[in-house]
Amino acid sequence: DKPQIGVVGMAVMGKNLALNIESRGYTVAIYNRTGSKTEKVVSDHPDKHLVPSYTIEDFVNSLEKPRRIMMMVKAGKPTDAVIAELLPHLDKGDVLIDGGNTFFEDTMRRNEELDNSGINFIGTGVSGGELGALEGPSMMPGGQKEAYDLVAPIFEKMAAKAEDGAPCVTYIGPNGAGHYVKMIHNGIEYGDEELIDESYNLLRNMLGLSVDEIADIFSEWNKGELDSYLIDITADILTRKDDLGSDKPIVDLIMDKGGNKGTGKWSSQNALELGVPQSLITESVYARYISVMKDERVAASKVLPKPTGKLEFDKDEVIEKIRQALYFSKIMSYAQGFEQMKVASKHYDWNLQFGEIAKIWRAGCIIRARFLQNITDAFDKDPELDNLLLDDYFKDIAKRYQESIRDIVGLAVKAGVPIPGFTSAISYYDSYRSAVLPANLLQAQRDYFGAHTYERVDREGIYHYPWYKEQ
Ligand code: NBP
Repeated sequence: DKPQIGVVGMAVMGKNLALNIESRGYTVAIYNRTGSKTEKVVSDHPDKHLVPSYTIEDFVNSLEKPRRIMMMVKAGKPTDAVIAELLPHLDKGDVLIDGGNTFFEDTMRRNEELDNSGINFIGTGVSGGELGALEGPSMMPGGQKEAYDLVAPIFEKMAAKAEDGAPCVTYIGPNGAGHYVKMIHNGIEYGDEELIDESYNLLRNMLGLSVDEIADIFSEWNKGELDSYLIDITADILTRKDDLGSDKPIVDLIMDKGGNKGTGKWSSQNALELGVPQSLITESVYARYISVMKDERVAASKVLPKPTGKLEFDKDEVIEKIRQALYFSKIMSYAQGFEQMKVASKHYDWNLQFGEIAKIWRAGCIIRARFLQNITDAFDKDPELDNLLLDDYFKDIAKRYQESIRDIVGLAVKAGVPIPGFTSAISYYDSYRSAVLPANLLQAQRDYFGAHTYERVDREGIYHYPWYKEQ
């Protein structure tokens, strides 16, 4: 049997995806620029149905037609380089798939260029890290629908399965839609991590709890509404001790400089382009940036005064309020993420199905969580829902938890513990539910210095005020 699909790129993701596909009953062609990596995959897995090739031409020729080729190489120039190498050997109707963490505008460009040569191009988000790739990731494919139909049976088998058995993959939309949704997924992931990290910081530095106590709290939280992969691994991380010998918790030995690979920044940049409020992801990116300024922070910590006010609270009550603040903030973050996708869907003409997107995030991916079922239910009830906050379930949480986040924000500010995620969550909530914002004064200022004009609340039209005339 000729291989039904081929994978280019035998680094950790490509290798694991190839093994995943093979495990679902397919024969998989594999190729890597550096041949020794391909050899190693084959020698490490001698009994698998893998067909190695050591030239691009042999690789392409080994495949069943129409060919399905999945690239798992470094995003950016390497992806263009691999496409350029493959292209002369492909035939019209073949399907090229990019599973890398590609910027969606690159996918839009490649889709158009390849379409002109009659080659189908799918850009798919793949989330779940190494283990997800091997056991079943959440997948977000975008491109020609007919092309997706040619790979759908394989994708549905290789993807993670939600509790109800549904595969965590669905056709997202044309051209760059899949990589766009993956970008937002990663941005939301930044937000989730930031909110969890702020909660940890409050438990540690405002309440003075030990790492072991905090591990237990996260384990407990993971049994309820917050049940999710990220809370689960956080609880686990906090139980782990130094692997190099001391008996200290490993978190206390890890340098507090947050790295990033750019997907959060892309989400924020795109939100600014589209004119969508995206404060949660943006604050999460900034939180990483300020964390990297370690030397400056250490110096500033020695000269800038701390708050001096006295804090009074009941510990157990505050722990529960932090939990509520975390869940409330998470809801604001997803409300913003889905709002951004709604605006993008119109802007790029993608017709995104939000309920379907929430469904494929229920398993396999890094943001998988019980709460995604609530989002799925909200969009099932009303596919045209303007904002998640307007759904009954989320409205009710906001009603029950808003006082807690207000209390926590007040306490944290008083304690001097930074909470950019929590504060942006409550500010977003209060802005969104405000019938009147001070943008009336803003418009007056703009009109005053720049004659930018304004609308009035009591009549139609565009107005300019005679600011420089004596009254
Ligand atoms: P890397 O992102 O580290 O890429 C390494 C692969 O790219 C190797 O196969 C390498 O071949 C190939 N490559 C490079 Br670099 N330049 C090339 C070129 N000019 N021509 C041909 N091949 C080239 O691998 P990864 O961590 O497995 O990730 C693969 C993709 O999946 C990336 O886009 C990544 O962002 C995405 N992703 C990763 C994760 C994760 O958790 N790691 C999750 C989701 C998505 P060589 O062996 O010859 O150097």
